[in-house]
Amino acid sequence: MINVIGLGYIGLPTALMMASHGVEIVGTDYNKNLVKTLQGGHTTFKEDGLDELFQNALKAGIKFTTEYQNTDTYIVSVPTPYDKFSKKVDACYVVAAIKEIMKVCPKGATVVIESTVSPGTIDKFVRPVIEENGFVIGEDFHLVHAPERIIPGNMVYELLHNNRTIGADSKEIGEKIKRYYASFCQGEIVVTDIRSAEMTKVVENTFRAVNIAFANELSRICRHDNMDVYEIIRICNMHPRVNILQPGPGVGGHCISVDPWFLVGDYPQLAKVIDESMKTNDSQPTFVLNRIYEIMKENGITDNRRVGLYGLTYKENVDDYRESPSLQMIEAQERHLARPLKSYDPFLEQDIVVNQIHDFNEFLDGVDMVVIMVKHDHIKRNWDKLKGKVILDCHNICPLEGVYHI
Ligand code: SAJ
Repeated sequence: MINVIGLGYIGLPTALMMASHGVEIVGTDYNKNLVKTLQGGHTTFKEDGLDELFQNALKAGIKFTTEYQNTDTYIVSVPTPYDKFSKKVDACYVVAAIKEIMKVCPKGATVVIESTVSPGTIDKFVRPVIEENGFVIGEDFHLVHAPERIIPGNMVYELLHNNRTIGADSKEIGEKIKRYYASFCQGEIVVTDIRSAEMTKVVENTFRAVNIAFANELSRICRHDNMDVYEIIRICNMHPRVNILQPGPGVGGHCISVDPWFLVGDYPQLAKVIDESMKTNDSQPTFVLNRIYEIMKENGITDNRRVGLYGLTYKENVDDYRESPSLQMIEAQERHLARPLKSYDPFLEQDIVVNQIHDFNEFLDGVDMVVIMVKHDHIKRNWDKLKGKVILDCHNICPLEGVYHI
């Protein structure tokens, strides 16, 4: 039996996937309401294919509880935030989970950490705690790092098909854990050491952050001299060895906007490109805000209550709004103006900001200018309704005439 600790965006789909493929799973989370919801037969967030997977896992006998289980294998999938000042990873939740596991686990248990951590975190923060508790690592307690790699919006597919990395102290333990993941994963599973596994995960997300920052910087250069950044990137990407990502209103979510900071925090003198890239991405919402003011002026819009942000989530077709560019922009704008912009998001039923409108038609009625912050499929079905509005399209998706870009 495997006890999956942390039933959030990664832990839940992983637990469901393993259970659906014949592994006995108990999922544990300290959040009583979340566990209650799962026990009541409901998932806690929206994701393609998740509900079906959930039903399969229930049929296969998955259990949910707030209690840690006595078993020989654990998968830890708890948040790893970063400290905004030091830029370093905060491993407190991982360490807390390990401490709880040690209270109940038998000798020889294996603990797989899926949460993203910066290179050296397991050596610095996890091993000492285990040793202080009288366990000998490699004999009566085994550590594995198997960083998740799935992308929100396509999690179920990617869980099945992505290649994976497993870092372990010994080949034997690495291979044992590989067999569990191989129960469902059709990709290649590489076994390496723990520090390499830690580093590869952070590097993958850093590569994407730097690439997006490059695209964002290009958009500023092109704006400065009135060139079409999308056309330029499209043509450059026709070169067989060029693959530039797309500029946007900023980088949100809990991965690409966070993980690269770990390297800046740990190697401030060495991680120069990464540092600058993160600053570029972080300043993109303010860049877009200035663009909004510019376009308002050009169109004689003087009342910012007549401007509406379409999309509050951190990216398209998900209901996750952590670190979202829209929220960053609203925060920046509130510092200057007393009247926050209107906003609307088809994926969010609950209120997360002031002036959030919950009906699309009512949102449109109240504004002269629409800023497309998120490229939800919903907007692509509604171009007709945007006719006659001033539009700032931060993703170059709107087919209407006279649309502004970043
Ligand atoms: N974005 C752009 N331009 C682009 C692509 C994305 O501005 O061309 C923005 C998005 O709008 C969003 C942010 O970047 O605000 C991040 O979105 P994303 O779709 O690039 O990535 P995440 O954060 O949802 O998921 C990433 C993935 N990592 C990589 O692709 C290397 C995923 O595979 C990881 O599992 C995940 O981080 C994670 O949990 O670490």
